[in-house]
Amino acid sequence: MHVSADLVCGLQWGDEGKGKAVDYISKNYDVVARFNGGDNAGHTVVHQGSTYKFHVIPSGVLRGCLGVIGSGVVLNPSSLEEELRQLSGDEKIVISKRAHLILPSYKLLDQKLESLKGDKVGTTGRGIGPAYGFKAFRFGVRVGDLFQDGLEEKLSEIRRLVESLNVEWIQPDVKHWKEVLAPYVGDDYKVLHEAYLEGRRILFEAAQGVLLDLDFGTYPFVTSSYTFTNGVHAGSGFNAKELGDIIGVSKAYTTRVGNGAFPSEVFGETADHIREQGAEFGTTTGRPRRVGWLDLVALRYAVRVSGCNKVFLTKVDVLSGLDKVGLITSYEVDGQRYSDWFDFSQGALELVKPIVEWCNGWGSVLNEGKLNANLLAFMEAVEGAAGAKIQWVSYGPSDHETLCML
Ligand code: 2SA
Ligand code: MG
Repeated sequence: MHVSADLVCGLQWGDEGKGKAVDYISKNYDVVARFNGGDNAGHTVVHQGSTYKFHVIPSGVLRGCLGVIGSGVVLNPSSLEEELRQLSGDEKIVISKRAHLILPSYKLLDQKLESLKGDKVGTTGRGIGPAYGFKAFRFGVRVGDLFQDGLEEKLSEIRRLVESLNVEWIQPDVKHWKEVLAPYVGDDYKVLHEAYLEGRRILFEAAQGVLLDLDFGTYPFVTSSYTFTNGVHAGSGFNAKELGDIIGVSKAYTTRVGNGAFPSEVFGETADHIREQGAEFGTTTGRPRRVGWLDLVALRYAVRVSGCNKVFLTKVDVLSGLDKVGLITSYEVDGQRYSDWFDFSQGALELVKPIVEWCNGWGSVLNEGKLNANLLAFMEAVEGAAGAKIQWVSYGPSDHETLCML
């Protein structure tokens, strides 16, 4: 008997709390797989009293899930080694031989590309863009290449390209990388399909969010990968037809790190309050995140484009104590109102005047085990606009601070 494979993806600009959502949900799965991004993603997981920082390894491995790092991931073996050091060594991990490597010079190249841009993207500086760029140029080195003849020639080709851009070449420590990766190299496509045929339950874990998608996000202020349903097939070879639930994670407000339009952004005291209460500082770079109200126009778009059928709403506790909570219900452009079918490319988004509607705030999230009535009204407004059910509400980092709405 096959069971469908499910996906967790971010509906905003990353940092929606996917780490918590995946950790909570993945208890019901046997395999957890990544298919996009690299160590630009990051989340912290507390498991049996110990704290772990993960970038590319799915946190489900702590509970005995098989962790798969798919072909669409870009891998920095040095940062992977640090992640692996936190583990016992008994975890089951497969890394696709087709995943592209992030070479040491790519970080320098990432900086160089930023320095050439007038409007800086504000990347995480991890060499993500260059890794995907070199892959598309067909100059990439894949995990499997480390174990094949011809690696030296490939590296010299890349070295010539890197140096032609006046970026310093840093020779990777290939021998060490091979030692780190050798125990895990495999075929993501094969492992996932076999697991599926055996009736094992698979959860895909996206990094970043819909609005950071290379094509459907706020280009050019995006990351360089496919960040939702579109990335599953491309980045793991798993047949998209077999996907079941698409679980979209959204905060009860919005944050963004890096540059680019952000119609619902707020400043001043309210912004500082939310940033402090929500600890809105990047896991990967420590940067303070920009904050704003939940943008229902953007959320509706993200739900539509990803095919999301269940929403995991996070951090409702962060807004506790505010008198009024804003929701962006439409955009005004040239006197016209839009709540739908908006083009989320950067240029179009810059011209938008956001229309805010106010909800009554809530104090404590739960009163005698029941959700606060004002919070419920807020959630109904969100569901109505998004066109998807809120299945889980999270009001704190730990598992027991999660309510499943049945
Ligand atoms: P890059 O480094 O080339 O991917 O940067 C391009 C843009 O993408 C943004 N970006 C992110 N924004 C928020 N969160 C990110 N990662 C999360 C974390 C992990 C997650 O907690 O660190 O939520 O999956 C992330 N990664 C990239 C970046 O700020 C640039 O705007
Ligand atoms: Mg994060």
